[in-house]
Formats: sequence, structure tokens, C-alpha cells
Amino acid sequence: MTMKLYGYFRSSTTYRLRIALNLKGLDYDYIPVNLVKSEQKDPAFTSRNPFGSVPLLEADGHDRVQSMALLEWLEEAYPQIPLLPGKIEERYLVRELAYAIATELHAPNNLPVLKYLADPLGHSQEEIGTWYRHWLERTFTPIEARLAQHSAGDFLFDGPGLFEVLLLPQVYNAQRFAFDFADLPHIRRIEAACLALEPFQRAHPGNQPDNPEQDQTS
Ligand SMILES: N[C@@H](CCC(=O)N[C@@H](CS)C(=O)NCC(=O)O)C(=O)O
Repeated sequence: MTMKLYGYFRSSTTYRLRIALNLKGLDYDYIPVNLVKSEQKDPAFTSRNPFGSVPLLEADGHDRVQSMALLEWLEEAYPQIPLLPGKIEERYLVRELAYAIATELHAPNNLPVLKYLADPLGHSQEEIGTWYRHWLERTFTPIEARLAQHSAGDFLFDGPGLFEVLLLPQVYNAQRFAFDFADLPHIRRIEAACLALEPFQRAHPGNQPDNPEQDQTS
């Protein structure tokens, strides 16, 4: 049976899953969950995902959540087109950078954190933007240094994989917060190479049916 991906067009964790499924050539139905309307908190959804977040992947009769666990599961369940390289040291570096993005960049910049900064902590949108760019710089700078050591090509290693799956959604978010990429030429090069590929284009938030700009109804 076709997998079902529950997500939101602008959710970076959903974007990770869309890229990974596309790179692996796996079919899925995309079911929008409107985060602005808090549909992720509906009992019908939290009974399936107690974390009350997207993505949720329904496959083989199971509801699976938490994007990093999901990506690792996909890699084990569908190893034919791998997201991790063959050599152990290369797999190590991919994980070093991917988990830095997931845990040190995405976590403090995640939507519930930003909402909490605004209410009840009372920070302005300007202060929240400063917070957001701080965590971007803190993680993108060492990633850029690692790329300078290890990558001169279009991707970290031979083709797009788990690192690029994590990187692209965070670059997209960074652009929404007017982050300055001037000192990050390796990240920009890899982003451009990925965006030239169909699996990344199809996964892009701009091409999702729940993106209001895609709404064909008047
Ligand atoms: N650690 C989780 C984070 C998931 C997450 O927080 N997703 C966001 C969208 S990127 C969400 O659903 N936010 C809505 C909320 O938490 O209320 C994962 O990697 O899947």
C-alpha cells in the first residue's frame, strides 16, 4: 500500500522526509496538516502521534514519527538507494553534520520554541529574528569549515544523501529569516546543486498543494 506522509508545506522536518522519499524513489500520498490551524493538536492526530508534530509517516500499517528516527528507518527498510555512503568514516561525517543540524540548529529554532519566546516570554519579532540567526550562524559556521575540509564538489560526498536532506530545509528557513550567506560559499554551492535536481524540486515547500500560493481555487 502507498505510504502516507502527513505534513505541512513549510515544516522543515516534513521537507526532510519529502526529499528522502523522493531520493529513494518511493511513492507516497501527501496529507496536509495545517499547523497554523493547530490541526497537529487535534485528538484525532495526537492519538496517532502523541508528540503532536509533523511529520507522521503511515507505512505497513504503522504510524511513525520523529524525522531523524524516520530517516534512519527508511534507510534500513529501503536500503536499495542509500542516503548514507559506503565507507564508515564518510557515514560518520554525514551523521556528525546531519545531527548537528537536527539537534543544535533546528531544535532551538523550532516553531514551538519561537512561539514560547513570543508568548509567554514576551519577546518581539525582531528579537526572535536575532535569536533565529544566532543559532543559524552557530551551526552553519562549523558546517562550512567541515565542508571546506571535505567537499569541493556538488555534494558532501558523491551524491545527495542524509546531509543534504537535513541541510536544504534549514537553508530554506534561513532565507525566510533574511540570514546572510555571504561567508558560506560551500553551503550555497551544495544548495544550488541540490535545487537543480528533480527530487529536491518536487519536495520544495513552494511546490506543495497546501502552500497557499499553489491554491488554484479563488
Ligand atoms: N523532533 C521532531 C520535531 C517535529 C516538529 O517539531 N515539527 C514541527 C514542524 S517543523 C511541528 O509539527 N510543529 C508544530 C508544533 O510543535 O506544535 C522531528 O524531528 O520530527
